[in-house]
Amino acid sequence: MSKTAFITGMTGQDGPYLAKFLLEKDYKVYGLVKRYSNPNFDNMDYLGVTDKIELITGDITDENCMNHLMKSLKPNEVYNLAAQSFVGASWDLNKLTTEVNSIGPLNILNAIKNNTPDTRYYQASTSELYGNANTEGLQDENTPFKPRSPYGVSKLYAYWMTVNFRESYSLHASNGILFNHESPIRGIEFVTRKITDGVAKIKLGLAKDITLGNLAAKRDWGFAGDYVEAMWAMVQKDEPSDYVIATGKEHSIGDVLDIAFQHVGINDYMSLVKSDPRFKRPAELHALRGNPQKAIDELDWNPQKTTFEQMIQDMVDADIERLS
Ligand code: NAP
Ligand code: G4F
Repeated sequence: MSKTAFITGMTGQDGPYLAKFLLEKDYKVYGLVKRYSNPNFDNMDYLGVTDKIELITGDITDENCMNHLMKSLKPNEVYNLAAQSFVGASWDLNKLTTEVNSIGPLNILNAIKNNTPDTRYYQASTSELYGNANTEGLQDENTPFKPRSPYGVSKLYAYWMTVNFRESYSLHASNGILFNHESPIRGIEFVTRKITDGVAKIKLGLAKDITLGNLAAKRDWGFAGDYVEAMWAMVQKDEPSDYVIATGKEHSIGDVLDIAFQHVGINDYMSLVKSDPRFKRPAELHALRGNPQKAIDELDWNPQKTTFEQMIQDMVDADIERLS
């Protein structure tokens, strides 16, 4: 009999990639979407999964809803990807960010514990937990957490609650500490997609320039399609645990700009990029680079499947196609 998975965050970036991966493994997939007067299924459509999953309207901040869904669906696996995931908005939306990113996972963990304690749980944790800890070296599972954004603080609570439910109630609950991962369906406000969309618009004559914030930031950027494989792999382990998922390579915003502009044949682009304090954050996280060795050893996961350069080029191509 095929396994069942319940994914929250279906309209986002990772939800559709994970759904596609699980469908290929013959899972029955239930996907949670929030209630909207005008729903947007573009990301699911892009990956061709909309009609292959059972969509359920709900909200992870609603405790009753999570209880009811666990009781009725009894999924083998739950992947909690839902979040207010934009770091930049988390200062102005600090209460909402906490309700969704901290209380949401707590509702799901309680619903599993009370209704289906054998259900396995994946929590979408993040490299934002590290803040600026060990920015000279590589962050791994033992690096101390020092979050610098309301987003990071809200995710810290969910991280430790996941560990706590594992230790207190023996739930199979794991944290994936994922570093930045991108794709052609990355949200338009995140910096890589903002750049690829902006470059596509400039190339097509639809915009004159791109306005960014802190141009000095560096990140460890991987491909979302590769990262969902690690989510699944940790849920399959006999013992739950926490894993860093990263490429181990750091890139600058300048690298993203170089690849994206050169891909459309624009080599001299400096005058096309502006910086505006509106896009800067009250506290910045300067650099991130993760050590995926535990995932390589224990999950047999390959961090180098898709290269950074290929990913940015694919994102530019997808944006040009969309805008054309
Ligand atoms: P995303 O594109 O922002 O998607 C977030 C999803 O959560 C959206 O479908 C959103 O629905 C949904 N959502 C928001 N509030 C909700 C609520 N109260 N109830 C139910 N659904 C809700 O994020 P992503 O890039 O796919 O990331 C997936 C997860 O991984 C997130 O938890 C994120 O924090 C975490 N993460 C991401 C990265 C990364 O680089 N992408 C790295 C580390 C960790 P609407 O669109 O309808 O609001
Ligand atoms: O693309 P970003 O907004 O991603 P950020 O803040 O690193 O967060 C993403 O990755 C986290 C994992 O570490 C996830 F947990 C989180 O949910 C999200 O997916 O910004 C990347 C960097 C930052 O330093 C930011 O200040 O780019 C800098 N940046 C410079 N100009 C900009 C801009 N970021 C955005 N979004 N827009 C700009 O114009």
